Amino acid sequence: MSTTQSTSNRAQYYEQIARERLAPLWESLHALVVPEPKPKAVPALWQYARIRDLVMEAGSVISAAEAVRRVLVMENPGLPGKSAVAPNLYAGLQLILPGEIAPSHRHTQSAMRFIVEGEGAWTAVNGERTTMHPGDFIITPSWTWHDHGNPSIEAGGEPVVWLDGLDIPLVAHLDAGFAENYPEATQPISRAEGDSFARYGSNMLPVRHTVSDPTSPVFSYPYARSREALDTLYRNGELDAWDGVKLRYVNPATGGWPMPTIATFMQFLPKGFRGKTYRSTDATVYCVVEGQGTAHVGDNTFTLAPHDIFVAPSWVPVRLDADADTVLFSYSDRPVMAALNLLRESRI
Ligand code: 1HN
Repeated sequence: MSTTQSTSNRAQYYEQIARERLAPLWESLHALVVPEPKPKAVPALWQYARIRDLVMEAGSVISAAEAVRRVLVMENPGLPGKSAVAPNLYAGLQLILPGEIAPSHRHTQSAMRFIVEGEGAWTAVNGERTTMHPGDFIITPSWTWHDHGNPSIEAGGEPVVWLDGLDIPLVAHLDAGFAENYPEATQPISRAEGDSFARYGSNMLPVRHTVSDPTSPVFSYPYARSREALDTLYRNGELDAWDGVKLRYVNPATGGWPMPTIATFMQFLPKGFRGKTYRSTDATVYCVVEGQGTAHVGDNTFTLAPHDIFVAPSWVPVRLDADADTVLFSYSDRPVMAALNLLRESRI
C-alpha cells in the first residue's frame, strides 16, 4: 500500500512547511551527501603574458593609497562574485609602484605573498621589514600588522608584482573576520632586517624559545634557499614520479605549516619530466616560477610559461609535464583538510 501523495499534494505540502522554515531533506540529500567531491570551483588558468599589461595598467587607474591594496582578484569562474579561487582560498595579483605605500592594517585572515616580478619593494610584519625578490615566499600571519612599500624611482624602485594568497573565503564562511587599520601609514620598525631569519631560519632557535602560536616565526623564505635545496636533491637523484622534487615550507619551531590555514610548496620538474596523475581534497593554486610545460587538470590542458597561475580544485586529477627545467610554487588549504580529518590523496 502506497502512502505517497500526488505531486500536487506534495507541492502544497512543501509550501506549507516552507512557511514554517522547514525543508524536505529527501529533495536535497543526494546533492548534500555525494560519493566523492563535486567541486563548484573549476580548473582555471591565468596566463601572465595575457594579463601583465592589465596588472601594470592598474597603476594608472588607482593609487596604492586610494586602493589600500591595489589587487586584481583571480576569481574562479565556478565561484563568481565570491573573491574565491577555490572554496577556502583567495588569489590576487598585487602591484606596488616605486614611491608607494600600502598602509598598515591587520586582520584575522592569514596571508601569503609570492613575489612574481620586480625587486626591492618591502613588506613589514611585526616590526620588521623584508625586501622582496622574485620567488620569495613571505607570510603575514593572522592579526599581525602589515604594510608594504616600494623605494622611489630615484632610490632605484621598480614596479613589483606579487601573488597574494589568503584564506578569505574560509574566514568569511566561519564568520570570524576582524580587521583594524594602524593609525599611521607604516608601523614602527623595531628590529633590523634579517633579525627573524637569523633567529629562526638558520636551523636553530633561540635557546629558550617557546611555541605560543601556530604561525611560523620566519616570515620570509628566500627563493635562493628553496631553489638551492631542490637543485641539490635533484642532483642527488631524488625524483618522485608524481611530484618531481617537491618540498613543503615549514614552521621551523613546530615542524608544521607556516600558517594554520594555508600550506605552501615548491617543486622542481626536470626537462622532459612526464608526471603521473594524482588528486587530493585540498584545492591547490600553482604559480610557475621558471620553465615551461603542461598541466593537465581534469579535462583541461594548460600550457605553462613563467608567472602563469592555475588552480586545481578538490579531487580533480592533476598531471604535470615539463618541457624545460621547471619550478612551481603552490599553496593549498591542506592544513584545514588535515586538521578536520578530511584530507584524502590518491596517487594514480
Ligand atoms: C590584504 O591585506 C592584502 O595586505 C592583500 O597586501 C590582499 C585581500 C583581501 C583582504 C586583505 C595585503 C587582501 C588583503
